[in-house]
Amino acid sequence: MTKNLLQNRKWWKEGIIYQIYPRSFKDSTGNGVGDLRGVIEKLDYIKSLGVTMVWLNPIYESPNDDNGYDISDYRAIMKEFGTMADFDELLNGLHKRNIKFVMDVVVNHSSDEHKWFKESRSSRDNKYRDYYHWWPAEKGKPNYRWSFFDEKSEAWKYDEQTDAYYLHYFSQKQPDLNWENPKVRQEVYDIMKFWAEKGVDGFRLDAFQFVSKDTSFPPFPEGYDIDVPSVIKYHGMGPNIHEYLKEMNQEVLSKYDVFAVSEGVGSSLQDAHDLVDEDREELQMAYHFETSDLVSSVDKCTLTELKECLTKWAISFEDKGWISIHLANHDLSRMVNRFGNEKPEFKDYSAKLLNTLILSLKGTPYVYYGDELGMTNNGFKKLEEYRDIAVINGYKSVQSKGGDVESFLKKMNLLSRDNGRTPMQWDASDNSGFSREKPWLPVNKNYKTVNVAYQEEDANSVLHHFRNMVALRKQNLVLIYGRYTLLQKNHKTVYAYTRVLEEEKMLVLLNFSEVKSTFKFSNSLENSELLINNYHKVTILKDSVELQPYQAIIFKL
Ligand code: TEU
Repeated sequence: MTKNLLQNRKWWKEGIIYQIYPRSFKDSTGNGVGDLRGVIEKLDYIKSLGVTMVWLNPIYESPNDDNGYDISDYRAIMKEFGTMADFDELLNGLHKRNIKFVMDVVVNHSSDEHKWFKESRSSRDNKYRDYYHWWPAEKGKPNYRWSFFDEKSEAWKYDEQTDAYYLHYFSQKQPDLNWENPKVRQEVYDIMKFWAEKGVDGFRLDAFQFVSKDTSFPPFPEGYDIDVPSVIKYHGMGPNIHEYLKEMNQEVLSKYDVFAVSEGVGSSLQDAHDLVDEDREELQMAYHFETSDLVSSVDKCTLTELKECLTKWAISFEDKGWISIHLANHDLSRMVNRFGNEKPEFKDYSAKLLNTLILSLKGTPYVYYGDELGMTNNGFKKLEEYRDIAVINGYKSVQSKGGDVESFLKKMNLLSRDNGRTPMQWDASDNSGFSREKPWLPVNKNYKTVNVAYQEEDANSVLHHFRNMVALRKQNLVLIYGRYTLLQKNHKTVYAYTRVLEEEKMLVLLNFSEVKSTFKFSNSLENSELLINNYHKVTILKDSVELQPYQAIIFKL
């Protein structure tokens, strides 16, 4: 008996999200920094992609220690980005084009320049004291906690003013909010309602797996190690996270036609299900890092690892819960460099192949700006070239422990977040049409040919292929809700799967290799319809298909 996969249809499952890093999308003022009016100028372009939702990284008032992820006013727009009137116009412009808007909500921490923190740090009996985590120095040094962006990777910072330590899982200017305090939670719900009333359609909850904490801060047990899985296991999914999410659902999410996605989902499939399964009444969508984390060193992952990971999540979420699909975002370098092939002869084919993958899997696809063009890493080499605090302080952290800074820089050359934050490539004019002035981060040298204007004119471009894939997904519910089945899991070079919904069946074949590959098939494909192909031809033999390097095809069977 096949389950009715269509019984739980939702607009946010059927959508395609386009993620915009506002600092890098389009500068309308000529100060080298992207802004909201820049996005407004490009609304018709966004519409032309066929995407149905836009997620903007934080646009709130911020001192920009971590590019907007350190918020000093949750109800104001960052001056560099524009005004609230610009925001309203942008939201309206999107809605007029039938595009929904997803707001980034950063509430694991605020900026240290937020009014709450200024008050909180001013005295031990200030009414905002318990908005953050403080550890009085007379109790001795608190137990170790990891910090992502601290120069010594230490999350407790001593503050002389009140002779106490405060907690910051990210930079020293990003103190963690105390979610165990009901007043803090109420503040957050009020902020979310403020934006929901304005008409936003979704919330992306930043670093949310870290919000709830055991405030006795016990020592970590033996086995704790500083690597990403360990950090998540020991700092993530604190004791009350589900209670708080149920509360948020009741207070905010259930009252509007919105969805919320959790960035980070704990350490297991079960953790992720517990956040988003329908009967939990918590969140709607899980955004896990397991696939993107497959490439977290200069040794890239194997195709087998990629298949296993995507398959594991697809199967686990077949009937319950809902996941996001992404290969890139603002915390990652470009997908072509990590999962595709940046060599000139393969770059475009592999970009098309990766877009075919993202847009034919089960889960809501998240497309990162520029990936519709196949933008690639800038390949920064020297420390001075970076702007990202994760690299600048990461370098200091390695240095302070006597580590190998050269291999750190080599790793950053492939993996740093700045690689994925270079300005959008609009045309071949100076600064790629992004800005009249020198951009805050250099434009990739390949912008003369990798740009929107150039690719609009080329019928074979990555851009046109992207639009075709988007249209195909939107026209075929089977690509959204259909059952996913991996084929020939041991095939060394081809990733093949089917998507099936009632009578509809699609076959996706992706050759992840620089050489031709043969995929054997028991049925004849002669009567199948070829829907997508990133080459002009495909060689179909009696019982097999021959695929060119990085060829990506979809058949309707
Ligand atoms: O990231 C949270 C997070 O845990 C990781 O993505 C981590 O910061 C990253 O991999 C380090 O390289 C979110 C945002 O996506 C990120 O941009 C912010 O810097 C961070 O929270 C702090 O707000």
